[in-house]
Formats: sequence, structure tokens, C-alpha cells
Amino acid sequence: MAVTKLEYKGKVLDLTQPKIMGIVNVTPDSFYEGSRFTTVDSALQHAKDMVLAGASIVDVGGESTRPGSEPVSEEEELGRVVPVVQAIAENTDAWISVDTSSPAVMRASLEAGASMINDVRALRRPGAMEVAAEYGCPVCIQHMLGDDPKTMQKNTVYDDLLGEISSFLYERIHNCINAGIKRENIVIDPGFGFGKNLEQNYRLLGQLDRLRSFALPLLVGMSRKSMIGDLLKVNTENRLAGTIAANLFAVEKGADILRVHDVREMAEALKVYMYAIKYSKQKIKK
Ligand code: 7PJ
Repeated sequence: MAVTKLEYKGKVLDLTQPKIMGIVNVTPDSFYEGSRFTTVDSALQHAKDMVLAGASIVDVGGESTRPGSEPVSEEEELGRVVPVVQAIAENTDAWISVDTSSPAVMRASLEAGASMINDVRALRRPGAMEVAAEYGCPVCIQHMLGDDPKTMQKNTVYDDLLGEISSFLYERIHNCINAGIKRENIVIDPGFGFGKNLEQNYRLLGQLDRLRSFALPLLVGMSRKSMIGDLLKVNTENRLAGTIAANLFAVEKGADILRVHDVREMAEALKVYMYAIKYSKQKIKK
């Protein structure tokens, strides 16, 4: 059966309409300056603003996974993420996801009020699947070529891009279910920019509907990434229009959750798009 909602601790996220996940980076080195927050107060304010602007989920991340980035220690990541998760949980009703690969950060964040784990390494670190199974929370598992953002863009060779991404996700879903994670708690993500060159990212976007066959919620993260900037030849500040176009196309192809920096603009574009879709399905009256 197709999964059309997420549920955790009495909170329900209806996915019969596409939803927006707003990004809060509590890192000093994420690639887009506009999404970096270094104090709990500023991160909380940004989260509140995004919720008012239409975000259903707030995604908190404490380790940059931009290509070439250095890992941070677990202590550092815990210190950045947990106070922000706690502040957002205490002051909003939003779903909070935590963008981490560390089982310790997952556990501490869930204890502090997070409702979802978002792992670009698809719960491959030892102990990660077990934390998700123990808490019974939704998880987003993402495809990445290899497991290291430092080297993932070095040699992006595939025989069959969509086939290999699907096989990877299939194997990860299988492992998660074996570890005790419920199928209805799994969200999949093909990982735009994670070991894919420009052409591969657009091939993936163009054929995104192939991932519908999993019948699981589909999350996409393209916001201000180099697939937009390299095509338009613009810096990170000037990638909003391209980001919105790519995300609306992804919705047409079946995306359920759009992970973006610019929630207000994305929510407005999505509202207009969905309104037109609604009328395109009505019978034409004279
Ligand atoms: C993604 C993410 C993505 C999911 C990042 C950036 C790099 N999580 N975390 N999907 N990207 N699920 O925002 O450019 O694409 S960090």
C-alpha cells in the first residue's frame, strides 16, 4: 500500500499534497550563507519564520555535507544540534527532522523533541538503524555514491544511474525493515548532488517518477545546489528561481517533500502550481 502520511507521537503529516521542509544549518561552513545560524536564538527565530511561511518540517543540521567538507566531532555536532532542536520543540508545533548520520546525535535529538531522522548516509553507520527502530520515528534514507562527502564528487560513474540509485534504496529499505523500522516510517531520497555530476542530476530529475514504484514518500533536496548554479552560471545567492523551477518539476514527477532554504517563495510557487493543477483536473464547462 502506498504510504501517504507520516505519524509520530500523535503528530500526523499528511502527504496527499506536497509539503515543504525548511533548512536550518547550525554550522559555520554550510555552502549557502543565508541558511547558517550560529546561535540558538537566531536558529529558533528562523525556524519560527519558516513555519509561518509554510514549512511543515524544519530540518536541523550540524555537520556540513557540502562536497569536500571536513567531518565534525560527535561532541561538536551534539553541542550544535541538540539545544536548537529542544528550543524549536518547545516553541513550535512543527515536525523537526535532524540531518545527521551519528546515532548519538539521532538519539539525543529524539529525546530533545525531534520527530524524524534525515540521514544522507541512509543509516549506514553502526547503530543508526537501531536507534530509529527503538524510537519508531520516521526516517529519510538518501542515496549517496560512497559514504564520504569529501570524495563523492571525484569519480561519478554509473552504468545505469536510476537503476543503481533504485537498487541502493531497495537494499537500504530491506535492511531497515530487517532492523525493525516500519515500512510506513521510511521516506526515500535519491540524493541530488551526492556523487552526481550536472548531467546525472538532470537525468535523475527528468526520470524521478521511476522512484514512485517504491510507493513510499519521496523527498528531494535541490535547493541552491550546484546543479542549479552550474547550469545558470550563478553563485549561491542567485539560485532561487532555478531552485523553484526544479522543485515544481519534481512535484510533477511525484515528489512529496521539498527540502529548501527559501520557504516563503517555495510555498507561494507551490500554491499557485497546485491551484492550477486542481483546475486542470476539472471538466471543462462552457
Ligand atoms: C540533502 C540533505 C538532500 C536530504 C543535504 C545541501 C547539502 N538531506 N541534506 N536530501 N542535502 N534528505 O543542502 O546542499 O538532498 S546537505
